[in-house]
Amino acid sequence: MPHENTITPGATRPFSTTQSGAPVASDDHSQSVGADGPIPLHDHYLVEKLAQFNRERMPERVVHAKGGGAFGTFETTEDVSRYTRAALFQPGVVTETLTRFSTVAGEQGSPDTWRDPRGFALKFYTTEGNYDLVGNNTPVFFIRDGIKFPDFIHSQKRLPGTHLRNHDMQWDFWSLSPESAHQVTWLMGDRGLPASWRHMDGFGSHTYQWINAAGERFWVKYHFKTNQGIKILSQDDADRIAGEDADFHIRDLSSAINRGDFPTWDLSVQVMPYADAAAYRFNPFDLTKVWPHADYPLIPVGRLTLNRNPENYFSQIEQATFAPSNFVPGIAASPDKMLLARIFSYADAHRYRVGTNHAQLPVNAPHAAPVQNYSQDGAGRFAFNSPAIPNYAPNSFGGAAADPARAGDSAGWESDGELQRTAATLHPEDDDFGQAGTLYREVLDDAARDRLVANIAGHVGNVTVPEILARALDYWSRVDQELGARVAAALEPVAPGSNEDPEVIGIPA
Ligand code: HDE
Repeated sequence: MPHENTITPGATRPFSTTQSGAPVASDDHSQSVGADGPIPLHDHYLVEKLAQFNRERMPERVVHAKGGGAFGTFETTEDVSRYTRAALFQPGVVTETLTRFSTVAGEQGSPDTWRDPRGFALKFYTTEGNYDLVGNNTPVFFIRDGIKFPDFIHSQKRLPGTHLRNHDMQWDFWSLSPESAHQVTWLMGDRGLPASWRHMDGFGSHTYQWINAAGERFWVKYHFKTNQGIKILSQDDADRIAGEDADFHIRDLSSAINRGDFPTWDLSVQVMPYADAAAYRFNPFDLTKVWPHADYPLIPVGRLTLNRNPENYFSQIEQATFAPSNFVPGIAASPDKMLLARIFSYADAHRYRVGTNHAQLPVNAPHAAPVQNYSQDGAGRFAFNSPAIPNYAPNSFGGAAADPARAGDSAGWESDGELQRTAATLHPEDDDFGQAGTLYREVLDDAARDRLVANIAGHVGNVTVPEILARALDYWSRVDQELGARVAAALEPVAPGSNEDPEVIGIPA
């Protein structure tokens, strides 16, 4: 909303102050000796304004830097208490939420309409503490082991030398990491260019664990189906909009909420009985795979509604910290190596990017649960315990004590075997290309397949290294023979690398 003129004619205008509240004499003139003389260092308001200005930026997110979001609510409309004791998923419970959408590779200021997965990060301010579900608009991911994540992101962002993005890097990494095939098929397809954040689905992607009040454990996958319908952009439209309005998706969401057109998503979960995992046909914790709905159908849970724009983007969106480690009782991790790596990484990123006490900021603090522990001090801390409470446990002065029954830390799973580094293939269908081929042959319709071929060819056509191009074509043939042949045919007239690449685009005469 543009600035509203809150000053009624004749009313007294508020007076300007320093950061410490002292009234100031001018926002137009620095102090000087005589009208044109030197400026004294002790013009501390001038110094304060310039020093504050120099410190307005904080490190952007190293991935998912460009994004936007809104507050809202989640209402549990169904009874899934047989699967989880989590308070927010009990029938009829309404929980305040914050949702942030984002692209992955683009820096702050990059276009919202670049081809990319979209972040779909949720913070539920529940009565048992904040629960963060940090997903994407695709149900799978490029890799299945977090140790490859920095390398993957390096290959998708900028060459260290030229600071330019480079198709050779992208396809070199992807074609040498066959586990990426399923997600790259999603990425090169329609879901890589959502028309808006309102018109795309969201997924938790990982397999998580739900634990019910009796302590029984289940494996679950989250699906947020948009009620606005799926809408996509063509590559041409996305490229045009990128040039016209880099903030196209931020603007769309903000305008929709301002006009009362609140977007909603219906949450369903797939539930796998705990004991099914070991004998399932593929590793159910492999993030590059989906669970066929025929095996585990969708079970409705409730509705997410976004109905309140942030008042201040920096304080409420830029400083928002979402962490897969923010579980609540009744919800826990699974043996998904990617999830386990993320459980370390996000809180570490927040301590670096926002600060030690990031969880005390209003947008990150729990809104419906107390914080009761003995952590103290650290830069930026402003909430603290009463001096009557000791700063250690155990203690005999009534300070907080851990309560295993309340925490429900029973969640876990059996595990054994030698310490090793391996890409286990312990299940009959643990492969890299099967589900990507199924997506191409059985999920996409003809028009979507045509668009996929064109998008892949348009992207692979920028590869300049023949060996990488050959490997990329082989990669697509391993997804599906027909798809591979169609991509190769679409490239036929184009010699490797002859598509204009950022490094060689000539400035029009
Ligand atoms: Fe992220 N990811 N990620 N990621 N991710 C971050 O945390 C990371 C992965 C996702 O709106 C970072 O606060 C690792 C999968 C979203 O604030 C960082 C691995 C999925 C957001 C990080 C992954 C995601 C992030 C960067 C491999 C979907 C934005 C700044 C193990 C299921 C959240 C930050 C927001 C952000 C680490 C892979 C989604 C660096 C190590 C898989 C939506 O910590």
